[in-house]
Amino acid sequence: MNFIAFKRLVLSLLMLMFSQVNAQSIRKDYREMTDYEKTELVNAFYTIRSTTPDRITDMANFHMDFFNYDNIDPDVLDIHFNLPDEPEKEIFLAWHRRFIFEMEQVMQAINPRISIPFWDSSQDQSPSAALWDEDFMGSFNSNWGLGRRLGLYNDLPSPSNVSNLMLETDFFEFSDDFERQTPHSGAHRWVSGAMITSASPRDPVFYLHHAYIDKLWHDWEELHHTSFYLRNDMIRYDGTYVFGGETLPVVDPNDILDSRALGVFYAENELAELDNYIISNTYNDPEYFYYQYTIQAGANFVATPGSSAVIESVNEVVLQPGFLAQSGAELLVTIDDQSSSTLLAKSTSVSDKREVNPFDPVELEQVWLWSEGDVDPDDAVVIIKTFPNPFDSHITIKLDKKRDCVIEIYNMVGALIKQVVFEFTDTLEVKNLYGLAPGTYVIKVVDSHGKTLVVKKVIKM
Ligand SMILES: [Cu+2]
Repeated sequence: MNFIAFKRLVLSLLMLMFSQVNAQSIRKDYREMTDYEKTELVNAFYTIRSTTPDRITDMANFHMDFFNYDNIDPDVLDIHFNLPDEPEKEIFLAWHRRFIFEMEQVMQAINPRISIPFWDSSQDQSPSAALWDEDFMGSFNSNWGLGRRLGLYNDLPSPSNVSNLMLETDFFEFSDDFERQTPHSGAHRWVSGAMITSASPRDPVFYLHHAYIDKLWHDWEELHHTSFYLRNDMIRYDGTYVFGGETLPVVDPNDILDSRALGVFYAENELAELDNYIISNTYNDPEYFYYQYTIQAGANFVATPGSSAVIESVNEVVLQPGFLAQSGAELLVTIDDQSSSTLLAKSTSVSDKREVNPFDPVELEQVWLWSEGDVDPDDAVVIIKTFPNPFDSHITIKLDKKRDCVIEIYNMVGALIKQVVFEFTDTLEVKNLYGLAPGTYVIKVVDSHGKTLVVKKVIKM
């Protein structure tokens, strides 16, 4: 056995020992949060961002660095927009599930009652919604220089966009469509600013949006039970990535097909159902399940001897058949009394430092214009700028990133006028064009495999 194989064996044995890797979290629509929860969530984002090393920046940079390599080097593992014919590289849903969980874990170390809420962008579509209030997600825009332009692209998903997605039966098609269509990409585009770039995790709303994506995957999985990954490694969670002196764990995407594997439950319409879960205190001790409406625990929800958990509601906790607290388990089931409690009130720690701490501007080559709808992934090249247009003797095309490519210029009857090859550059300049007759031409950018990436009309003066 070679060393790598041995390392993998040891790692998988370690993973087996920790196979009950659970944390806890009741995630809810942000509109179902108490004021206390909202304040604590906002404070946590500010605290994490002003802590050295800054994990929000690190996570955004990682997301940016490994965003998408399909058109550059198909052998590099990446996170996004894997080509439909290479399902072994499709990692979008599981990767983001683990990613927002990393953020939630850090938040729960600050306050165990925190969970990342979700933003249902198919229902909650107003730029003046409570989501954007100055004391919720609003202040980050100016304080962190996020450059949001709410509604710039008017393509938030409709409820039927979401329900049609839910009807798909093939996991890879579902994942691929989900990523490219409005339920995922629409919200990125609608918020705009950082959210429309590969540095989108800079915007706290990224986490609320991806909690919604994760919930929809959970809903889909409850219907179809067919998620399965061919690729079993995940960058950042491959046992090699170190943040703040700590090596992040190895995560096999097939181990987190069920959000309950991470102790994550999604509440909806004033009901949180806790089921099929064993309290293990792997991450949090005690585990905290907090929801202001009804919490219903049953069907194989088990507190084992030595485990410790708190189930806390403002209104009601219902323990149903199947709920099991074994002797030796420490379990506090409690109703938080509204009248005597601070939980519904604004947090007293609202004076936590809310530093003005703008990010450096994202360089143009890092900008990613999220593809609209279900466009062909080959369109994943972005022309940042074509100039001058109209052109005279030369034309320059600026791409989103460096690539090997060929530019072809056609006239309007489809005859190839000129062809220039470029090696690994993002600036494509075609010179000596003064001989062309004035009029409209078509510029094609073709990759080194001969695939057409972009077609664009230009005008000769
Ligand atoms: Cu992403």
